[in-house]
Amino acid sequence: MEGIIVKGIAGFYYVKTAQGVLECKARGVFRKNNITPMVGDRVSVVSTPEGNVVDEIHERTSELVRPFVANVSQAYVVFALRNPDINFELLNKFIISLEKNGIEPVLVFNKSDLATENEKIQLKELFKGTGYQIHFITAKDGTGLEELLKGLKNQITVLCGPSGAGKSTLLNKLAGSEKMETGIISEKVKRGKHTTRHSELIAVDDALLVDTPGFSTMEMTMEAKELKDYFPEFHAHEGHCRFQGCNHDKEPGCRVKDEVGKTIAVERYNYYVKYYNELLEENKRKW
Ligand SMILES: Nc1nc2c(ncn2[C@@H]2O[C@H](COP(=O)(O)OP(=O)(O)OP(=O)(O)O)[C@@H](O)[C@H]2O)c(=O)[nH]1
Ligand SMILES: [Mg+2]
Ligand SMILES: [Zn+2]
Repeated sequence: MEGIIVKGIAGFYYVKTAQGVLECKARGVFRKNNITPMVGDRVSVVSTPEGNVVDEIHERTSELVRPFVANVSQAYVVFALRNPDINFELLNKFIISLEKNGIEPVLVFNKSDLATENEKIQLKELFKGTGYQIHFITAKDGTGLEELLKGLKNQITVLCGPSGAGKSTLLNKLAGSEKMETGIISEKVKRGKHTTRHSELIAVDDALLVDTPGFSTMEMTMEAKELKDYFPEFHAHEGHCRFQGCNHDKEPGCRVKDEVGKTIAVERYNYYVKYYNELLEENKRKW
């Protein structure tokens, strides 16, 4: 039987099939070959005397590690404008990680009710030249969700972002019912009480949505020279620097650097340089 993994908890996989959601174990051979079934995996299930078993995992179109989800076609990157405040390093890392995986980030800034117009204008400035869609919403009362709803059609969309940003609240609004528990932010830790613990895939009409647990750090690795590929606001200027293969750091005659403060936001460029140099150090240590 064919299906899609909607949830994985403690070695059990919940597979949505034509006959409802089946609780399955994974075949031992997956573990032996270091293959872990992921939420979003399209799988074949067979029933055995020991119960239902995920027998085959079909080829993935994408594979995200954080959050751990397969076959996602787009990501709604959800950050609250306030409470918790935006962690820009984390936001940039989320975006870079998605770019690296070939998944288009859609930027969703939630809790508009707590922010000023000026803060929204600054965020638009920050991402100028990236071409990213930017949405300002109030998930709590459903303001600003029309475009996001339209964008869901025929896609597998992952909601990712830090804890307390309002991912589960947004999912419930998009789904039109309370599919996920949401948190009351405790004043002390600014973390949702009903914080989501497992990624879960939910069908809404002809769309699939994945709610994920929030996290506050993001680790990934790559070659330093790869990083510039994940800053779309640099792309139009590539090939116009004095040196071929310019990494837009200390090289003279750099077109990207010339654009900083014009078509490229200073903060995004500064973050690029910081992370580029961290990666250089890290790459060196590996040799
Ligand atoms: N003021 C305001 N609060 C909101 C809004 N959306 C969500 N919240 C609140 O923010 C808190 C956290 O919301 P959740 O939806 O649980 O956040 P989450 O991103 O799913 O968090 P994790 O599951 O921990 O990753 C809850 O108390 C929500 O009521 C909003 O638009 N405005
Ligand atoms: Mg949640
Ligand atoms: Zn350059």
